[in-house]
Amino acid sequence: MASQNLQSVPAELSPEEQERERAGQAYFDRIIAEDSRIEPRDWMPEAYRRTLLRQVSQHAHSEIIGMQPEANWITRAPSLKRKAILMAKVQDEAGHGLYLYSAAETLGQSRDKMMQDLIDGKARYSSIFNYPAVSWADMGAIGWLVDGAAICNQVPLCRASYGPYGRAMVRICKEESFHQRQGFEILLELSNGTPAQKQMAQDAVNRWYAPALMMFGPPDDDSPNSKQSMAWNIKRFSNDELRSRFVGMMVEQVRVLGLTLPDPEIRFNEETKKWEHGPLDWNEFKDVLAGKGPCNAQRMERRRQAHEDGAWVREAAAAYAAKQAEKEHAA
Ligand code: BYC
Repeated sequence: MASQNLQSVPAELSPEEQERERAGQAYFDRIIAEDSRIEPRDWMPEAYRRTLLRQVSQHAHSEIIGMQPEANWITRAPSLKRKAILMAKVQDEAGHGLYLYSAAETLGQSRDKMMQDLIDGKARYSSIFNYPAVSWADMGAIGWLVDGAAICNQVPLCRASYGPYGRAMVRICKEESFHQRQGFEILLELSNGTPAQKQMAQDAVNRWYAPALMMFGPPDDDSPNSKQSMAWNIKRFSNDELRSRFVGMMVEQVRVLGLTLPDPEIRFNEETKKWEHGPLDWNEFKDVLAGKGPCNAQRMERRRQAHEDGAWVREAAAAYAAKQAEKEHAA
């Protein structure tokens, strides 16, 4: 393990500083080998810090942008009860963003800078949120498939080697379980409704299935970050491994829903003991990552607008904090 994490000690450092670097590296290697946790004040290799900052900030951005497709349906929810549930879910996503921005800040990046990178189009967020939510059934499919994929990906992240990230994931996963159940329940009710409602549920599952599978990231042989992230105990399983587990979970649940997955090639491979699925369109995935998905421009425009609309709140909060600090100073 030590050799995977080793960074060369810069020669321009003083002998004392070099010694501190070596001791820090040895400590870090031991913590990773013991499968324990690195905390914000611990020494960590610069590449580990950057990898985490990349993943955690992208994750935070995904939560915030992920509010948009569902928020669009709050005013159109079919009953007061559905409206209240959907509103609670969208608020949860904002909370997830806050936990994750806080975790990312412990890596030395300000929230303002992260947010600026997002609205400048320099930072990524999950591909899934660049698809439109065109019917009420999409609220069911997002909850069931998208939050389902999120749980499958994020439960192992509760054991991520970086303490603040792992701890944030524990609460997020609990809330995601509620989200998935509410999506499942929307689909179940539609599926047991009129033929038109059942068809609406099936259409939504048909549209969200492949994008949900792509949430797990590119295939393993095209995933530049996985190997190192797994060696550092950030990721615990590869993208393909998690995708295969997810397919297995969905195969069982879709039967209860009385719907089908739009993939005739799904099968359990008895030799590898893994679920396999049909081919995915990775060119479409690349296009979405390059900003050419169906809703990329709309999502970014909405995010920029929301940031501008919120400027007065940030200014008021900063003025209040300054006043409080002044009072404390005077006392
Ligand atoms: N979308 O080497 P790889 C939610 C990028 S929120 C966009 O495999 P890694 C929810 C990847 O960043 C769901 N980009 O990367 C919220 C890398 O590019 P860079 C969000 C993707 O990091 C509201 C490149 O492709 N979940 O559930 O080892 C409402 C190569 O990939 C995607 C998380 O963020 C993608 N799908 O693995 C409802 C979970 N996939 O950065 C629900 C935490 C890959 O080198 N993140 N890329 O330029 C992770 O687990 C990992 O970062 C990933 C990717 C599995 C996503």
